[in-house]
Amino acid sequence: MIPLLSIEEFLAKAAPEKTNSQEQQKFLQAASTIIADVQEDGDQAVRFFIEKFDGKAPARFLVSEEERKAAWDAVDDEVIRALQRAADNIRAFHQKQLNSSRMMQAEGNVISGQLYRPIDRVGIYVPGGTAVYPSSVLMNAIPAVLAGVKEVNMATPVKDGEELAPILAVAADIAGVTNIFRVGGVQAIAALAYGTESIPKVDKIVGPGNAYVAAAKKLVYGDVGIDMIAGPSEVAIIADESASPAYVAADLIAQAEHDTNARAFLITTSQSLVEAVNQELVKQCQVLPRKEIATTSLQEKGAGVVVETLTEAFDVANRIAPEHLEIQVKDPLSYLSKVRHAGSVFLGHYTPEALGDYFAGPNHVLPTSGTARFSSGLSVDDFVKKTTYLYYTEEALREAGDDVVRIANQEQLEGHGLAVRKRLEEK
Ligand code: HSO
Ligand code: ZN
Repeated sequence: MIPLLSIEEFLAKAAPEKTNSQEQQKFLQAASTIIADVQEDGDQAVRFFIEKFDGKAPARFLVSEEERKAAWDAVDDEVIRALQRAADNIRAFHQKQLNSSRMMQAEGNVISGQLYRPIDRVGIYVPGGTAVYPSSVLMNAIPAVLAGVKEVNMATPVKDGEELAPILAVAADIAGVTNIFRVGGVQAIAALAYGTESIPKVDKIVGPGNAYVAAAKKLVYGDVGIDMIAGPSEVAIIADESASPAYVAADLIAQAEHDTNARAFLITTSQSLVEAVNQELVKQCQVLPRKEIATTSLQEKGAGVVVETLTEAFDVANRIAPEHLEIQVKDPLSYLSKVRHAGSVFLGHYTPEALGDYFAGPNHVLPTSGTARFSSGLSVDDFVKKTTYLYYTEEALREAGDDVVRIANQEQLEGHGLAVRKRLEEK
């Protein structure tokens, strides 16, 4: 089911599509027209594009308090408790990421430091489409709330008009979301970035979405902050002969069922494992509701490769810099030091990615398409800014003054030098 490739072929297939490709240009162009219209016509344009792409537009974008309350009765109690336990784990993990303002230097006549301040307003985008993702509500909103963001505005598409999936409203309450707006797609990103009559402008937009949403985020970046440009989700599984073919196959499928562009990779030292995994893939896909999507994704976007050693396996994985890296080998913890580029790592035979997607604590909004080479998954840091500060006494300025003037002279910025000399000359 997943094609077995040579290392060269494997690396070529796992290489991400460039964001300036022809395909991407198409998304960028479509998104920029919609953004311009929303900037110009506000709610009216948002409504127009919802009707054009998603069917009927909702009467009101904002989900009312009553609707949010009623949603709790529509969701099974056990499911609510599962979401609450997941939220507790996610909160506990992200709590440890919190930093506070600190003084770096407080000796002699100089004080310097760093203030940590939350962003005022953020927008979280929660995708709709073929599935609803309450887990994405938790993953996006919890770090924002922990960081101290006062207003967390969530945007999510609804099917044909009115109803928001009750589970999304419940997840939003559990996570501490301030407002929920029934709007998705590029028009949602534009509304959050620039504001409309009924949707407030935010300072930063986070959360995953499809290719159009990703293009829209790229275009509004600069006017607002964004977390990252998310591409199709991906997993790379490193497995040795100790791995269970059934577990490996199940995790490849869990990735592949997301959508037909999702990418699932197997890197193994065991030729016989590949065969056994392929048999399992066929067997497990048969009973899967999203069989079509998973099969297409595995066959078209998936790939397997057999390598000589686990060291080589990690070299290959580091070159892909996968969003998720599973390490299904003997003594998995001893290999953590070999990981150089990955969004999130899942160690051992009993840590499926699904555990992290939903429940365990680490964030599931992660860098895709090789961007783990230079960026990280969502964390509380995405919702705080660091403002540095500085205090010098007259004596301290006297000591530093000549050096500052020397550098100012080199830059031929006389006024900069003067700002120092003025303070020192008449005494
Ligand atoms: N695997 C996705 C997250 C997710 N999975 C949400 C299920 N629901 C990206 O990390
Ligand atoms: Zn997932």
